[in-house]
Amino acid sequence: MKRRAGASEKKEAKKQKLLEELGESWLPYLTPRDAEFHQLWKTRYSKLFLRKADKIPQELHHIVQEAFLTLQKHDCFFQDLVRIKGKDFLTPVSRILIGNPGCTYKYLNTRLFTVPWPMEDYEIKYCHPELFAACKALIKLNDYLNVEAVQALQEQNLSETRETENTAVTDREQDISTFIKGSLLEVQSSLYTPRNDCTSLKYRTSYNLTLLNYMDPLQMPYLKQEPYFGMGNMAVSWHHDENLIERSTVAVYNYSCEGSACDKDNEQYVEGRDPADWHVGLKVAWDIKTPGLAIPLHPGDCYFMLDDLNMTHQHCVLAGFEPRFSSTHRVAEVEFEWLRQFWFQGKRYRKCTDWWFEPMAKLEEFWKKMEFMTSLVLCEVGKGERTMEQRNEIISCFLPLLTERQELRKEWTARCQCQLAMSLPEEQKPKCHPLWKDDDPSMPLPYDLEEVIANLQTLLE
Ligand code: DGR
Ligand code: NI
Repeated sequence: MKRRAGASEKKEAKKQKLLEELGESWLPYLTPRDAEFHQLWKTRYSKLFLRKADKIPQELHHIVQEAFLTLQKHDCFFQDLVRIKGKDFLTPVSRILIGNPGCTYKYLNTRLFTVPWPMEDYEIKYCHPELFAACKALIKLNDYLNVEAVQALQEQNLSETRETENTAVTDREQDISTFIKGSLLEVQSSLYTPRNDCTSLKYRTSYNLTLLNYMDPLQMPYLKQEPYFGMGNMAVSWHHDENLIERSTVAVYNYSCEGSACDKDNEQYVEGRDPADWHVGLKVAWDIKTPGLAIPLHPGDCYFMLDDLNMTHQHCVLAGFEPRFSSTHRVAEVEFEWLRQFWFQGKRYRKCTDWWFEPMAKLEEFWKKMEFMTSLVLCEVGKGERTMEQRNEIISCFLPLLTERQELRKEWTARCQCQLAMSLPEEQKPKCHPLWKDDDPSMPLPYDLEEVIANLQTLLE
């Protein structure tokens, strides 16, 4: 934990230094208006794959775009109260997570919980039949993007994780062995057959959820300016996507609600990207020599971040003039830290379905058991029936866990009470839960563990 914080501080300092050095000047970036655009894409950004709208079935466009509008009509999109480097921010983009029942996705210290899409063997109640239809459309899109991603990876020969340099057998070595020992061939070919484990391509494109985004730039007049290249208004700043399965593909369906084609006559004489259009911006991480790339996105266009692109490069979303939806399909990692995250998001999950309330109640039961077990351990330690050595061993194991618990409780109490949290409308107001008073007879330990921790520390001395 400590080391990570240190690393992120160093990163931040490096970023600040670069920005200072840049001063008033900007780094170069290319758009389709530049002659070298396609060359740069092919050489330095080849793992960014674009599928234009006209190559995608019209019927799919129809149901997906309808789904976006339905979800918006039912007020299912919410701005998230995220925490970046210890500070609270309300994202300009509103979001909703849809996916496999029981899946979650954590980004910027905020865990979102899926509104389940319909799947066999699950009975899911939706608050409205239109919401069922919307979720069904998104799983259809998911299936389509999965197939397209597999195909794109195969075409780029990225379907297997290549462990070049180190462990894989090189062509030359294989030639030699072909000469010498026929029997070796069998063993080696097995190295190249797809394995059905975490390195195989199926696993890295089997999206378990999609994070949907919505933003109307007119309602967000204070967008951040892109700082390195002068690309203009950003809806999402430069970042790597977090908490994804390594080398998994991210697939994005873009629906910018473009009006009628307006006057773009003078386009070829203007520098930089068209501020009216939405773009995805890309840059190579920690590299200021390679020019950036801004790829315009038109309604229905899809882009894919294949293989390790998300690790080697950063991306951002550049705002256009019109409102825009996107559906970003991912293979999310499974993690912990659910209860406080869930209640922090207020009552928003009631909007679409009641699916999460049962598992959350179950989880709270287990959590309460853990609270009781904690108090039993503390009792044991207090009894003084053990040797000093045994007691100290228990305390040394236990103290760091209690301290972490206390730190997290403090952080979540603060997040729930911050100014921005207070300013949210009632149904979105964070709920700090579980939370109880010292005199609550149903709880064995206080919420604030400061004293408990101090007591243990004195016992150790
Ligand atoms: O085209 C798009 O709408 C792209 C959206 C996008 O880049 N989302 N990224 C994230 O949601 C995100 C941000 C920070 C960490 N992990 C994921
Ligand atoms: Ni992203």
